Amino acid sequence: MKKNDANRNLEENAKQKDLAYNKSDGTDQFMTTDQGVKVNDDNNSLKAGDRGPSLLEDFILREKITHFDHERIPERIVHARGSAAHGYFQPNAEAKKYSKAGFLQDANSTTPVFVRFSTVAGFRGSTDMARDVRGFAVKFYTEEGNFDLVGNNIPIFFIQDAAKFPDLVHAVKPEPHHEMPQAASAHDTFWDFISLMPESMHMIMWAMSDRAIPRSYRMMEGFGVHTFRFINKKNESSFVKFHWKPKLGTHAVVWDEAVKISGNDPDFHRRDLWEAIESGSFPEWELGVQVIPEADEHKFDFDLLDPTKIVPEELVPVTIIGKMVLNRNPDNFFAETEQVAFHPGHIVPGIDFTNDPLLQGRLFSYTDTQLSRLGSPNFHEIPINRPIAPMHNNQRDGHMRQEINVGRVSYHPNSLGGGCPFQAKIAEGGFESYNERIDAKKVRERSESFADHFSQAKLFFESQTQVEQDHIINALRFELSKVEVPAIRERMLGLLSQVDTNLAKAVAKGLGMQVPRSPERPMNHGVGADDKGKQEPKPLVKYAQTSDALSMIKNKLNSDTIESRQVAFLCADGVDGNSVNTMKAALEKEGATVKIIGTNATAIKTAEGKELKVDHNLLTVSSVLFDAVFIPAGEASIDRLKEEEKIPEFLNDTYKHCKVIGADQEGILLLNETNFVLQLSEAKLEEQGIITSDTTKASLTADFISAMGEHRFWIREKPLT
Ligand code: HDD
Repeated sequence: MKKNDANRNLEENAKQKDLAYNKSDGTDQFMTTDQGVKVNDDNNSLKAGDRGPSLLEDFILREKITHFDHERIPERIVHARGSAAHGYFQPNAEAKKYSKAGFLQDANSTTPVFVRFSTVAGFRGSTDMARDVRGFAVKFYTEEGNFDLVGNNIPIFFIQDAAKFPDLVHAVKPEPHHEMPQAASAHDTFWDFISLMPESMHMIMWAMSDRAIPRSYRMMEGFGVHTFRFINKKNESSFVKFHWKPKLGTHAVVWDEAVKISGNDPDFHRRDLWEAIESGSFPEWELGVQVIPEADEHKFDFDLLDPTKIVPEELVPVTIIGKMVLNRNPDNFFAETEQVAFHPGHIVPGIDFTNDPLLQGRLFSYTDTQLSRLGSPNFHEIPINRPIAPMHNNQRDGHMRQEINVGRVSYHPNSLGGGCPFQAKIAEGGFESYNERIDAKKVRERSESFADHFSQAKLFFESQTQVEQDHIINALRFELSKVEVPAIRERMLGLLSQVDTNLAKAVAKGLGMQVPRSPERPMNHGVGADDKGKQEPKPLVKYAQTSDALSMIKNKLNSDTIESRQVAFLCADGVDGNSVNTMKAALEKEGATVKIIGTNATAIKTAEGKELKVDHNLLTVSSVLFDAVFIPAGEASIDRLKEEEKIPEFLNDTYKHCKVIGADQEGILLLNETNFVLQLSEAKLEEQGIITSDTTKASLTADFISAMGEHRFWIREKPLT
């Protein structure tokens, strides 16, 4: 088994790979069949004569082809497209106050983790940049067994009860008659379902916001979504909400960029994660918890068990209990990223479930799905899924059993095996479920405390800046314009009007429709509530304040670091080498990455006659793949770049997407090729994030870096009409 050693560094990893093929005695480098027979010719099948038919006895060919024919397994029904990495988790001194979990006790200890990020709706080969929720699943290989925190980058969910999950997924996946659209929610079946499910409105606000088009997996928050329980050493329980806070801040791209990235590099997020780790820029998150004492369960005007609700950070602050660093890429995509099996039911002593009905249903689903996806109840024996904690039980046999269990005893109690394996007492680390008192009737109902579907949707929308609200409105206009059935659009406008009338009006305007005066019932009900005649609409609770934590722009997390950000340098023959080197050195000092974009694929000549290696031919890239653009000085270079057809689009897009543009000396002349240059008065350049040698307060490099730290100059965006 490959142990996930958090501290194994990349160099050592590479060395080990070499060793596997180059044993010193030379014996292990030969190609063999699966049975270990050395292969002498892997290029020709066995034939009757060199122009004759192939022979059935060719066991080498048959084995090779048979294996190949079975190399695919069913992809995940949701979260099929993902990327993953290894790393470690380290608790801080706070953690042990809240939970007795072993991996949270010692601030000097580290626990290996494997993390898989994913989109939800698209198939395995779909684009990373779809508007979608992102999965954020973490497997902690603790000494007390595996703990999986299987969350998303959005802290709530579309539905309140797991019984609706198959409906949600059937609605959002490509439509069954023609399998379109791929990896997108902008189609009738999705919005038909949503328009009939008022409980999804809060999640819709998040999914239509820029949270659903992250700049990078490394720049996303993660959430456990459900309320879980922590149990401490005194056996006291508290409710917890899990939060992952990214060290690089929470950032997104804009929709036009997302659409263009999908064409330019559908692997944008996968590549970003892989390259960051390969270059030693290890992604890092803090793990935080909102802790709510058991006694406060009913203190809020929403239900802690309702997965469509957040606990606003202003009501219960997030306490940081540790950090996670991802420092090693997988060795093999299939063996690790594809075969990893997460499960919200994988918990360890010190952590427990609540009665959230969405969580309760998930506890069944995840093992069940692995049986058809990985093909056997022995999927826990696949190396990436194995716990590092010793594992002994009486489970036996089944497809693909790896372990050779010795002896004749596979039952409990037994005397023939000396009673092994023994049950652990609680004091010995045996798992005990929290002894929650349950005194209830068996019903198929939803609690009335789940019935307010709009207050938090409103809270989210109203907590956003104008720019962010405009993006939500535009996203809804886009999605609903793709809907073909007018009645679905109308129902959606009715629901939006319950969130915010201005929002509904603005969306309606973009659709050329009116907001319905009396939206279709039921509103603010759980699905099926009318049948039971029990749940009455609850008056909307207007939250007293907005929550800055919900806005990516206002959020304190919107870190101004430029670490690992990608800067395109537009260069051609005659570029000023000094201008390139000065800016490059300054950016690299801040941890940013510079890519020389040239007019060919190899190298260009600087004005000083030196060779400058090209990272990308201009032909193969677009500005959407970079965070900022710099135009170095050099008259000949600028003249040559002016001839390139791609330059106007490159610069216009950088401007349109509100990203920083820097130009050294005559570099500014290249902006004459753009269609935005006329809008810019020289005095306003810097305010607009266009940094030139003429406008500098400090130095070109310092000003460019500080402008990059702002990430986007939203001032360039025209307000919505
Ligand atoms: Fe789920 C995969 C997250 C509700 C059923 N889910 C899956 C993954 C993530 C989540 C991140 C991918 C894990 C990986 O990378 O392998 N799911 C969530 C969150 C939910 C949620 C945050 C709501 C809070 N899921 C949910 C429900 C059900 C499922 C209600 C079913 C009743 N989810 C599955 C699944 C998947 C899955 C079908 C597909 C592949 C897998 O489990 O291993 O069983």
